Amino acid sequence: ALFDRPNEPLFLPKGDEQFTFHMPEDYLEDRFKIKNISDRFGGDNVVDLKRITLPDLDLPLQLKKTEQFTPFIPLHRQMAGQLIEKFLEIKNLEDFVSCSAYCRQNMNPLLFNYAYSVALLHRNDTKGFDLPPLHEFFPDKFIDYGIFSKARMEANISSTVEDIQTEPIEVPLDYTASDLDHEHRVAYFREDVGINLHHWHWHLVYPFLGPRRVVAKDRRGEIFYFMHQQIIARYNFERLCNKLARVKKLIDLRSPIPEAYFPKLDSLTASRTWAARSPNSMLQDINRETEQLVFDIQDLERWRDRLYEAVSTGRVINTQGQSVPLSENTGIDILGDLIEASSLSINRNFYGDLHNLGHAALSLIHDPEFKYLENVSVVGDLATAMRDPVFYRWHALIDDIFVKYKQTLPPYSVQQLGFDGIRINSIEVNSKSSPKNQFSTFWQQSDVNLARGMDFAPRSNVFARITHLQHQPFEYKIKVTNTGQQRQGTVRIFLAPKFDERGLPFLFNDERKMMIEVDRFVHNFKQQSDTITRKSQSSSLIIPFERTFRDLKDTAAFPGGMDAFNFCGCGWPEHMMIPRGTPEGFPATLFVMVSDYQFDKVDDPKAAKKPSSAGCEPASIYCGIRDQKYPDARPMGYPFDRVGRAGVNTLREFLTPNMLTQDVIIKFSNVIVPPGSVSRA
Ligand code: CUO
Repeated sequence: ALFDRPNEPLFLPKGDEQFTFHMPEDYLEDRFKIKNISDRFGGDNVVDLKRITLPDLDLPLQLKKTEQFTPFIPLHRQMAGQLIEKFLEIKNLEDFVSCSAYCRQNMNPLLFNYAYSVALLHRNDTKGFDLPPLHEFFPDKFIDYGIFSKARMEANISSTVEDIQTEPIEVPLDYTASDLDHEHRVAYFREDVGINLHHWHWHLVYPFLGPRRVVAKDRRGEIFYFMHQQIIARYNFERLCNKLARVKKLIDLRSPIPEAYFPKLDSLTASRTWAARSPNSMLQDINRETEQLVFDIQDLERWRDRLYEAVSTGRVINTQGQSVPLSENTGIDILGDLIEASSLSINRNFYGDLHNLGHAALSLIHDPEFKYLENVSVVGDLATAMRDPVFYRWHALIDDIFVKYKQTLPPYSVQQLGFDGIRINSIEVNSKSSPKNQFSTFWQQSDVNLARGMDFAPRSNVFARITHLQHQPFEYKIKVTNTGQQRQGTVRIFLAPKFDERGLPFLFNDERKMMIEVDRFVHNFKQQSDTITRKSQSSSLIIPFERTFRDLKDTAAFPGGMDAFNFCGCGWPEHMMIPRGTPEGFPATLFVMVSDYQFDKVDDPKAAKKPSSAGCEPASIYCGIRDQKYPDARPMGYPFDRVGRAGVNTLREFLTPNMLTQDVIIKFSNVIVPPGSVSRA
């Protein structure tokens, strides 16, 4: 209930099945105090809030209710960090609820939502709680502004006129640009609701601010590198499917940026339209004293150069001036925290805050000096950043620093890659109605309920009908010979385009960067021969489709009803697991490796005890597992995170007997399938 309708006062009655809060008088603004307004609403679901001694909330209360909050701005980061800390310090649940309600009532809704979400994920007494998806209560961050007036009309009609059913409002697939803008060909990826939710949620699980125990998670610097590296690899894969070259890193911060973006989103909180960026905009020094945000492009350049220097020398300087090696084991983790920069950065003064302030500079390119009183654009907000083409150019730069570091590490030897006695003989991909070794993709529509996010509208369900990519469910069949004892191995499955933008086969060192990991699981290998079958839906990369769009109107396709599904939180959305492909069939390489589980295994006493949250298998590849160590001891991205050993120029030369590749094609049908009509069998 504290998430719902983020801009409405808490004490408004919430309709039949919702909650009304009975607020202690001091929790209310003065004009409401006099009228005792929160006593006016009765009903069965009144939450009586306790009057508690509130913690010191001065700093977070300074952000006006209508500001655009973003943790990329250091002042906002401080506010959020402090609020998270206060939320975590509160001893019991009842006091936490009361304090949260107070903040919900009196604070900037975006700041509150962010800090409250992080707190729910990290307090011991709220551990089992799965966050509801952000698009339900801030649909304005995900969906074309053009639909909201229609949505209000639908809500009004259905609540005032009997026997009229609301109709879903279609959000066209192409609404932010036309194909005259070449970059628009991959807008379906950038603007996908599930992908943006994943990114938002990932950053809630791995915040770069707040108390140490929230930030200092197992291998958090490394997972920052890996998850974003995979996003770039996936984006490049989609680009090649759409005859676009791989994204270029934004290395020159002084040249015009050709990629424009006109988001067509409104902020309901700020009652503003999100700013656009025209083609060939140029970065400028940022001087916005009201937000205490003052830095120059030169600062970014200096930090960038220092980071490149650090990775080429394999050492970083800490705050005491000592030189710390970027070792094979811990280097990537140190570097991740340094580049992002998270609060774990070992020297923020020297290496700065490159990634975060880069987001800030790009998002203020339209108003670097606050002349026009404008807020950040979409690339400055975690829930919307991935919509903008410049996000990928920026992250390609960030990724390049990591790539340069990984190039300094020794390549994996045959011994580090091999698994004695295990040989993969064949790989197949099968699905119901496609030829063997073909992935089939198409468009699908899903309905998203706007009811929880449409402040001040009548409380009836109104659905937006969005169109997104989808693939036919499939199954891998992997035949393996095991000449040793019965033993465990980790099966790692990757997919990459077969040819580059010129239509030429990739060299290994290019192709490895294009590899997207699509599944990883442990298997018990019988002696002699074994055949593994694995369904696409079981992938440890993804969260199930219906858990992204849990308010699907047509529940008939899901026996047991939608209540059977919890929202699982962090995870790549299932419907975006397989890149789009092409109508002719896009040639790709499927790679499978079985690695020796002895060296993959992670000893984590906590791992055995904790059940996963109801019905949700953790999507561990990009997200790890809540409160546990990352469940794979190998470097993230293994075996493709390092350059090939001497003599390896092609993927074929890289293979050891426990690896195999299979040519596959990804065939895209340009048809739109209506909601609920995709069989998941
Ligand atoms: Cu996820 Cu830049 O880190 O957006």
